[in-house]
Amino acid sequence: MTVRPILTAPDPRLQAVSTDVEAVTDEIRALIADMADSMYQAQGIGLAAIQIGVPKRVLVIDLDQRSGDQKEGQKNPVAYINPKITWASDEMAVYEEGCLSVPEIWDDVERPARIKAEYLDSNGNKRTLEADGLLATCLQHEMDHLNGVLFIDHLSRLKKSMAIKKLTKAKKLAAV
Ligand code: K1U
Ligand code: ZN
Repeated sequence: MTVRPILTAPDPRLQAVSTDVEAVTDEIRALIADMADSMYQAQGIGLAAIQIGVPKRVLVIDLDQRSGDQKEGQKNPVAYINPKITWASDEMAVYEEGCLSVPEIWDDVERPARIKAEYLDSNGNKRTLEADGLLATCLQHEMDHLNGVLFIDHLSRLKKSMAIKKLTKAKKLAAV
């Protein structure tokens, strides 16, 4: 298992639309293991495969990674393969979001408060879920990644352009 570098905006690869996984093979399970390692190393609560440069419709989430929640040695990454939202509430919820691919920027994003989704688990079994709260937000944020969408795409044009300028400047400084 390997920690892989996480792409940061404005890298054009983050705009790719990821493709469905055709079969849940050992290669996909190895990808999931690398994604989990990369997410834990970066102290995130979720990661989409495209964030490590792999345009496949795979997510991992572990909400227990929020600071203070994790007990020593307890890691429980959940993989969602080919996830699809089958229902979203009219009720909306606002959550302050961050993204490992948009470092040091946090802002409020409004999304449906509750969703139902279907996906394949890491054994290739079809599953359904109902989510609210942070899980609903995180799933929608990660599913956006699969369609090449970042949380800053949900902000006003001004806020998004300020964020892109900040990220571009940080990349230039890091390259010196
Ligand atoms: O990059 C990502 O897609 C992961 C992202 C997920 C997310 C966070 C908040 C709202 C929606 C989606 C992150 O994990 S950012 C880091 C983070 O949330 C966090 C890290 C340590 C402690 C607490 C929060
Ligand atoms: Zn993200």
